[in-house]
This record gives sequence, C-alpha cells and structure tokens, in this order.
Amino acid sequence: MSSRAVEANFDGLVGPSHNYGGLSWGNVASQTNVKAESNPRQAALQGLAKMKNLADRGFVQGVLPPHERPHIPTLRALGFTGSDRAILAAAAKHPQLLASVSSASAMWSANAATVSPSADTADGRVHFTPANLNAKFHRSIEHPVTGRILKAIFADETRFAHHPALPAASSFGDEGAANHSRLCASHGETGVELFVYGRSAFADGAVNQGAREPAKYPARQTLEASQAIARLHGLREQQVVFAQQNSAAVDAGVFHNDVIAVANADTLFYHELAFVDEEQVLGEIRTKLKGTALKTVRVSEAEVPVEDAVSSYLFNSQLLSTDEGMLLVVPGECRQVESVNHYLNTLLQSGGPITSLEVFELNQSMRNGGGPACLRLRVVLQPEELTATHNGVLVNDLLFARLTEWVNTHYRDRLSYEDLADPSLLMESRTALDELTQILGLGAIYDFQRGG
Ligand code: SUG
Repeated sequence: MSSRAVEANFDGLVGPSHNYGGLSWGNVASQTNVKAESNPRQAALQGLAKMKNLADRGFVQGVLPPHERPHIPTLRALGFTGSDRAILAAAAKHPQLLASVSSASAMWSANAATVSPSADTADGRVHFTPANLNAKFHRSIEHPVTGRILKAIFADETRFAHHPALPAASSFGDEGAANHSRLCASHGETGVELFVYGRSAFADGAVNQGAREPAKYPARQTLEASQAIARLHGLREQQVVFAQQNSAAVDAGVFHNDVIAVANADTLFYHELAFVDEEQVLGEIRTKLKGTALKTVRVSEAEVPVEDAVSSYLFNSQLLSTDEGMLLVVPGECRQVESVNHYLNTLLQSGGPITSLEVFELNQSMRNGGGPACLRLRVVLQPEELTATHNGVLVNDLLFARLTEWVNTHYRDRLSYEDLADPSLLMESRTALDELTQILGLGAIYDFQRGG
C-alpha cells in the first residue's frame, strides 16, 4: 500500500433502469435524446470498462452502487397507494413523474456529494455532504440513499464525518463535487478548495455584485450552498475560493462547472468562458496557494467554441496524476468534434502538464449529459484512511469479473419509456440490487431491503 495520500475515484455503477427521460432542462444531451431507446447493459459495461482500465493503471478505483428504481417509496409519498404493481400502473398516467422516479441518475457520482480531504478540514477528518440536487426532482430523491452508501463505505467516525444534505430549498441548491475542485501541491497536502456557483440566492451574499444570472437555463448551484458546505467542512477562509460561473456558458448548456473546467493537483484545465471574472479567480487561487505555483491550461473560444466544449465534453474529463505527468481521460465524442479533435492533437505536443490521453466510449451515459468526470466522485485519502475504507467496493480483477457477470445476468439490453411501468423491471432491479449488496458487502442500504 502507498505511503502517500491517494486520490480515489468512486464511479457510479449504471443502474438497470437507465433511460432517456429528457428530465434535465439546461442539459442539452438530456433534452436531445428524450425518449430514445437506451441500453442499460451496455451503459453499465461501458462504465465498468473505464473503472477496470484505470484500476489496471494503478489508480485507486471504487464503485458506488446504483439506487433502487423505480422508487416506489417516493410514489407512495406522493399519494399513490396499493400494491407496487398498482402504483406503477397509476404512475404510468403521469409520464414525467414515472420517468423521474425511474432515472438511473445516481450513476453521475460527481453529483453525489462534496468531499473535503482531511488535510483541509479543521478536525482532520474527511468530510462528506451529500448534494440535495434539488434543482431537478428526479435527482432530489438521491441524497438519502447516497448518504447511507457513503456512511457504509466510510464508516469510521474518527476519520470520516458525514453531514446531512443542505435544506431542500432553491436558496441552497447544491450539486456536489461537479461544482467543486481542489488545487494543491500534491493530493495529501492542504489545498485550496474552489467552489463554483451559478447564482446567489440572497442579495447580500453576492460576491460578483451585478453579474447577470443565466437567462435561458437554470443555474443550479447557489453561493449560499457552497458557503454552507465550506462552513460544515471546517475550511478556513484562506483555503476557499468562491467563483461565479459565466452565465453565457450556463445558457450554452454548461449546467455544471465540470462541463467547462477540471482541476488536478496544481493544474487547472479550463475554457476562457468558465468564470465571470477569470483574472480575479486565478489571482485569488494563486494568492491562497501560497508557495505552490498554479499551472493553467487555458482553452480559448477561438480554439474550441463553448458549444463544441458542450457537445464533446472536452472538460468533463478526468485529469489524473501519473509518474510521467498528467493523464487526460476524455469521452469518444471528443474525437468526433473537429475543433476538439484538433485541439487534443496539439495539446500533448505543447509541453504543458498534460502528457497523455485516454479515450473511453461512454456514449450511453453521454446521451444523458454524463461524461467521464460526471461518473466519478473523487475522495483524497491518507494511507490510514484508505485502510479504513470498506474494501469490498474497491475495483480489482475479481470484483470486475463479478460485476461484469452480474450486469450480464440482470440487465436488459434495450429499454424504452413504456418499459418503465413494467412490474417485472422493478422486480428484476430489486433482485439484482439485493445480490449486488452481497457482492459489495454493503449491508441493507436500499428501502426495499429495510421494509421501506
Ligand atoms: O443532472 N442528467 C444529469 C447529468 C449529470 C452530469 N453530471 C455532471 N456534470 N457532473 C443531470 O442533468 C438526465 C436524465 C434524463 O434526462 O433521463 C440527467 O439527469
């Protein structure tokens, strides 16, 4: 085991009900592919292939289980009664509602929580706050189970602190790590946490007074939510930067900051339209990083128009430290968009911090607006924290083989909107998830296992 801190990546495993519900206004891919037929089996296998590849390269790779969907307890809470079968039949008369409680959206684990490593926090523990995701109904039902899963994996209270999700009000809209990055000399050292928000809910809280809010699409994350998380996690003012997203980018389909920027260690890879005030943000990061020099890889609008960044998900890449330099993990769509393909061909020759590239086929997730970075939650762990982490979810050859077999056994290879009301889909999912909790050794995390 490494004597140094590691950045572990926990990918969300795609669930058996993966479908294209068109549920995310502001997320261009979700809108474009509404009601297209999906392939849950292929989606899950594509995600597993990425996990396996990165585990094989020596990265610490974990897996987070899918959630129970369709979620009958949510339908009961909304007044549907009777047997599960009767509830599904009644809910089918409300197409968007049924699609919402059936979404496999928990796969995008960058939105699962915000995580602060122990080197940054006042009490020296790793802090987790599940995101309330209350900008979208289908995602707002994720956090109770996400919290349970994180507590099961990071159980040692002397090393890990778990907070409940923020209040479920739009003033505290929180999208988790998709709007949170960290800059540091190396992962285990104290870093600067960058919180990016789309709007300020309370007028008195505005950092960039007068900056306009998006006109077309919603800004999901508020400054007030980011501030609350920084307080909960015990981060000092000198280590935190709050930056407002450029509203023009949000209106072009950049619904999370990780669609236009990604950071790793001392490097920030970003598009010039990422922030309202680029110079101010970089200046503050530089000041707060103190002795560590910030490296920037800035992409201009002339090189890659923001629309191409959105359609290719160039910035929704994983930027990973290797012994030779940094590895950029991008989705296959980057090769199909001319400006991005050209940019990537020159990037590796530029002499900058990014020295290698890996392209993954993730088109099932991409059609819902989820690229490589959406699919993973980063957790920086000191060696003793890694030892305290539940190792049943860490990907190795054996777990990969078992999960692949499990997916091939239980998942359908085509799913359309009409199938969501099929009671057998619910039963298949429960059978699969019950088996999965045994494979991962997680105990009863699902409502159906707890009599819910
Ligand atoms: O919240 N899509 C997700 C994609 C999340 C991407 N995550 C990050 N950028 N980190 C969302 O918009 C679409 C579901 C549907 O339409 O069926 C969806 O929820």
